[in-house]
Amino acid sequence: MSRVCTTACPNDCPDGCVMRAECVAGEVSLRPHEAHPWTSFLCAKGTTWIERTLGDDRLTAPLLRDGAGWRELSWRSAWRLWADKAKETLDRFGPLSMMHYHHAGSLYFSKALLPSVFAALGGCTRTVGSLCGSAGNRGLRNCFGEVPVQRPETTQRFAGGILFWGRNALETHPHVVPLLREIRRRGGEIASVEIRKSATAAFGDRFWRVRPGGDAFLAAFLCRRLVLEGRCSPAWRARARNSAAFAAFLDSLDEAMLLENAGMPREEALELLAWLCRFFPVTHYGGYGMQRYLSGHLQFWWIGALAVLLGAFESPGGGVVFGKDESALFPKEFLPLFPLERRLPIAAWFRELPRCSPSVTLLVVTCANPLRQSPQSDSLARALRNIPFKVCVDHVLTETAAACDLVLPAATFLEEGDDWRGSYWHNYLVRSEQVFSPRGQVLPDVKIFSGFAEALGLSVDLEERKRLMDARLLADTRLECVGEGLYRWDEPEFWRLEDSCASLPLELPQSGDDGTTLSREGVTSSPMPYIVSETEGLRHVPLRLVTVHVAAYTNGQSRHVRGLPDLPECRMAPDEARERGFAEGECLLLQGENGEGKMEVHLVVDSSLGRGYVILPQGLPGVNSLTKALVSPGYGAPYAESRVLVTRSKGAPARA
Ligand SMILES: Nc1nc2c(c(=O)[nH]1)N[C@H]1C(S)=C(S)[C@@H](COP(=O)(O)OP(=O)(O)OC[C@H]3O[C@@H](n4cnc5c(=O)[nH]c(N)nc54)[C@H](O)[C@@H]3O)O[C@H]1N2
Ligand SMILES: Nc1nc2c(c(=O)[nH]1)N[C@H]1C(S)=C(S)[C@@H](COP(=O)(O)OP(=O)(O)OC[C@H]3O[C@@H](n4cnc5c(=O)[nH]c(N)nc54)[C@H](O)[C@@H]3O)O[C@H]1N2
Ligand SMILES: [Mo]
Repeated sequence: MSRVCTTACPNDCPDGCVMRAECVAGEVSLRPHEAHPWTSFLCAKGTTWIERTLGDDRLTAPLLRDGAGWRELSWRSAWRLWADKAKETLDRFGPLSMMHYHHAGSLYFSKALLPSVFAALGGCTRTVGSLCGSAGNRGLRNCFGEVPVQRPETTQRFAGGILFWGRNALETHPHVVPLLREIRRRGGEIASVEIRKSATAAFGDRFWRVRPGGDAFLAAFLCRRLVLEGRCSPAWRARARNSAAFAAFLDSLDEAMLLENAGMPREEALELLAWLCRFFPVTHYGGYGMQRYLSGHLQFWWIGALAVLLGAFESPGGGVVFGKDESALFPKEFLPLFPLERRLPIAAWFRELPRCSPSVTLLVVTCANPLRQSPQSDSLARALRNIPFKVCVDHVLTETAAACDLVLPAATFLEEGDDWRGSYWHNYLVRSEQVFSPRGQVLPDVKIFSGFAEALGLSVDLEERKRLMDARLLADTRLECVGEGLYRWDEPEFWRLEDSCASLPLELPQSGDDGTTLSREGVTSSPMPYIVSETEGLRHVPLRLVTVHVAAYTNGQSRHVRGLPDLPECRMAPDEARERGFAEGECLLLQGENGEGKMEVHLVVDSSLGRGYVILPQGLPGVNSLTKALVSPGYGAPYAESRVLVTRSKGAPARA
């Protein structure tokens, strides 16, 4: 007997792959959903969820820290203990002494119901911002009042070219590749503005190298030339609220200064300008890497301005694409309302803890592994030790789970079902079905939180809320069923709406602020990217550390990936390596400039890089011991403001 059901990869990835699970004689396999036009193949990160669900490393029972080890306990005892700790915390210090930390482990809608239990308890402390795209989103909101949407159908049909501003789509968004080929087939071109020749830059027809954090300056140069040469779209002034002030600001800028900060020779920048005009309309595809700077919001604000001057409002396919709200159709009435709430910036919340009153005495972590993925992870680990009771809900014993007191085993999406997810790229939603019966004692997150509520004597039934949410979505007339469990919606496109307009930037990244103070919402001044002068090619001069996402795994979920190199590869420009006396394949030691963190790496000399920075894959153990916990406007995480000292490692041998 075989059974086929619909499901979707839960990963935080724009592609949001829609899958069909076929169960034949107890064996399950995953394949792409036949009715979904954008995800017609699956990558290993989706299909390994079978292996991950069945893996030996799965947590299958609640665990309580017992000295140096762990002791299994029943759900009833686990919920009792958790509830007792919560009661004690509430009675002594009030709701704000409970903290819920949630991040990007699963994009399924039901996860948004979890904080309802804290809301029913009077509130809690939560994080604000994300480790992901909140700086870029801030820049886009400054520019457009919202994060603008351009559907992939529009890009495919109308774009004459695609410019990736540091988006490494070939590794991090592979399902866009057929669309790129389609644009090429129509005579269009694909290009990248990058700090290195990424897989995407190598795939493209053109590649222009920019200095890390230099995109805002480059975009400003291009805007200035467009206005001076009278090559702007005729309607841009009608769409920009502050066109006169913007034109005056451009007029005041020094082109040599802009190009120096962009790190691009004038001829190359003019070549890019000519390319933009030739392949009009060009879709500006922004990346996450280029907004991981203290000036990350300005990077996007200026790219937005460039798109407006080039005619994004008049010509379909000329807009800016970044992410978009994958939960736009989540029924808002199910969002919890917090009577009391304290929000700490996600990138540096641990630094705020000593100043917090009331202090945090109970921490609950869901869908996240901050001890691997958050910046300055050694300091974070120390701060966690000072929180008296910590609960982590996950599938496996991650670094974060191992640092907690109570670890609760969560079902994977394959064991859960009747849930929904959207995508931050395409306009389809999926209603998932259960594929496996849950392993051991694992429970879906909603059930785990309902049990906690019940032990507290609260009547917050999240499973019931999830059923109501499901019914509401099934009845949503905006959703058109286009295949089993697959729904399409006519998502409005910002660029086509009559009243859409823009506020163009009147500032550039500035020098001065070292970013160690927390920036507040609305603060827009930010430092200029640090520039290493050509004469400082010495070993005690730290290098900027830029960490990048890779094809093999999503975020910190790399433990099940086979064939990763024994030491991570660290890329450096040839001049930098030569002047420092390092050779290809050599084992180097990276040390965090702030005195924290150490990591051994193998050197790869990469002639596509510029001076002053090194590139390391993100998501491996130890990488974030090297990064600095800073907060960028929009409550983003400017990982790329971190610097490392690089020396020859005395330990490991060079690679053969
Ligand atoms: N396979 C895979 N797919 C993923 C993920 C994953 O880990 N693995 N993660 C998912 C998630 S959560 C996210 S947020 C996205 C990330 O998706 P991407 O934005 O594609 O990934 P990043 O590696 O953060 O950044 C992309 C590129 O930005 C470049 N870059 C860095 N600084 C600058 C700069 O100042 N200017 C310019 N022009 N370029 C710069 C880097 O060299 C890098 O190649 O991918 C999602 N998809
Ligand atoms: N240095 C550096 N650090 C980075 C980045 C970078 O570029 N450089 N990128 C940043 C970005 S873009 C992001 S989005 C963050 C990601 O940061 P996190 O969201 O903390 O990332 P993950 O490592 O994917 O951790 C998610 C955890 O959720 C668990 N999980 C998955 N599904 C479920 C579920 O249904 N229920 C429960 N309870 N758990 C589940 C997984 O097992 C995993 O342990 O990392 C950031 N960290
Ligand atoms: Mo992300």
